[in-house]
Amino acid sequence: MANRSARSVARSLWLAGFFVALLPMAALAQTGLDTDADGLTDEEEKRQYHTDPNTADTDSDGFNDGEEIAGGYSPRHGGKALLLTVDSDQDFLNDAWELRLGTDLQNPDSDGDRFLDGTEVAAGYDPTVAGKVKRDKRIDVSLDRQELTYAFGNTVLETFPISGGLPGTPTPVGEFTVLAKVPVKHYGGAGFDYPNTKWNLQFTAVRGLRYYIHGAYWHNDFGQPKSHGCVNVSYDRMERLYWFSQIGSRVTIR
Ligand SMILES: [Ca+2]
Ligand SMILES: [Ca+2]
Ligand SMILES: [Ca+2]
Ligand SMILES: [Ca+2]
Repeated sequence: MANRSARSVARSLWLAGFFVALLPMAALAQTGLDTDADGLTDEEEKRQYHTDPNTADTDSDGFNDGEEIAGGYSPRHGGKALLLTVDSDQDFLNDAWELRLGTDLQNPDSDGDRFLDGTEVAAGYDPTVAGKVKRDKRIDVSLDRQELTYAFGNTVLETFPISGGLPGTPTPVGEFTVLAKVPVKHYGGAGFDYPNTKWNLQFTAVRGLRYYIHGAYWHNDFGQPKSHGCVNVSYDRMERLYWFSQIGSRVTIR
């Protein structure tokens, strides 16, 4: 009798343990749920993207939410609005960067420290930690790949093709910092004349010649060498990089 009741207690305990073990699995299945089958889980839709977890195409533009996110489009703004060009909460930080940095698309002050997310990034502070926690800004140019990457702390914000110097007018290689931000410049020399060139970041000077990363409106051959030594960037991308960069931001050219 005693033996039997001990066995039944042991069995009840085993069963209880079994159900306790099942609980986290059930919770996991719940968070992995994609009710509208658009490729984003209900949790992601509610917490990150602020899309409708019960409607596959939140903005009714014919593309489902998951497709739009994968392609870099906003699932909330219709048409071909890019995440990089919309700012849902008007805090000066675009939706693409908010998703990368882990801030809230619809909360202009994600860490509640009374400074807007975008203002914090512009000034070099982490928008996810209340108070004045600094993050590095790094710009990395690969002349081999004719490509530029820039990052805030450990988060890469963008990577895109550039045009560096032609063989006769090479881009200086090394570790630099942003020395000056010049909104508009006039570039000219033998056989070229480019007035009103926007968004210029000076990173060095060699024998009296200043070198910049800057917007270029006179060609669209990004991905191949083309310049007199500067780093050419397309206008749309340069506007964001210029906004992001500060005097002292690190620039590495390889
Ligand atoms: Ca979904
Ligand atoms: Ca859509
Ligand atoms: Ca924003
Ligand atoms: Ca803040």
